[in-house]
Amino acid sequence: MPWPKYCIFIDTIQRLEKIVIIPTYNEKENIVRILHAIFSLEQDFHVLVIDDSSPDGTAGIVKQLQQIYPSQLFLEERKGKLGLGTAYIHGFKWAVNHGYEFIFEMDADFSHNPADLKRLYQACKYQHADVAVGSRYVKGGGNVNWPWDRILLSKGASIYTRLITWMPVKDSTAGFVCYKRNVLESINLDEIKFVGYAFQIEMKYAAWKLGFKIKEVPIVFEDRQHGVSKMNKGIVKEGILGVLKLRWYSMFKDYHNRLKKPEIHLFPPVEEEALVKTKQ
Ligand SMILES: Nc1nc2c(ncn2[C@@H]2O[C@H](COP(=O)(O)OP(=O)(O)OP(=O)(O)O)[C@@H](O)[C@H]2O)c(=O)[nH]1
Ligand SMILES: [Mg+2]
Repeated sequence: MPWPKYCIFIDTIQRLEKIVIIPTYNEKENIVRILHAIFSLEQDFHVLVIDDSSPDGTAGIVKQLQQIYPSQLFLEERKGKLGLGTAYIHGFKWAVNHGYEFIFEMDADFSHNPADLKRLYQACKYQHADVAVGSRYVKGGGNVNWPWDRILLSKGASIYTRLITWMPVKDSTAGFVCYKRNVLESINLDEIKFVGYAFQIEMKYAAWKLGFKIKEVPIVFEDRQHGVSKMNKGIVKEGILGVLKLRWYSMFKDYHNRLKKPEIHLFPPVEEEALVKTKQ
């Protein structure tokens, strides 16, 4: 039995299990610490940073760190600030194409505690969840150091989303999530259009509408201590209108078909007309 080859095969499978996607825009104060924190976890997480040409040189710092973590740290650079939603879509496609089984979303600013990655992973791996959401609004979850107006906005957005969509998720704007690979393979990612909070709601809504199981795992969310927030009024407006749009679209039959990625037929079904001709 050729053991060495066999071991390399097993090692490759293990190394392609978990990847954390971190979108960055001007995160030079956080990126080194967050990457060290993830790579020092017991579980073997890989990280993909999606940087939108941060003027503060975040991508350059990641490149230096790639020399320390050559087989765990990946970087995709995009030209210009294209928004959080498209950064994640880019990352999801990359992760699926590279064969990862558990694909995580996480902010760079330590609002999401890297130690909680393990609990999201366990919910998907051992507790039958297809999507595990790090949730502030279930028992055991919460916010720390967030100004009252941000808490109000975030809680308000979640209640508003539930009232309009009936989606049974208490923290629908949460951006700390683990998706099983088949969820991202099933969703037609090219049809996911929103960018900010609405993007987070749209992804969960799509997964729920396609029948996937969403589990909320309590987490404590902390306000960023370094760097600047990219929240703006446009993101809030998109959220308010976006939820209404989702609900409206979902009332029509073709919405479900739009959500679902079309199946690729290696051998396309033969057209009826062609069959008739063959019979003749
Ligand atoms: N690639 C990319 N990353 C972004 C963009 N906008 C925000 N980010 C990153 O997305 C993550 C979340 O952004 P934040 O500014 O923390 O937004 P937020 O968490 O909603 O707001 P705060 O609570 O104020 O921190 C951070 O890692 C940002 O660097 C963008 O346009 N492109
Ligand atoms: Mg943040």
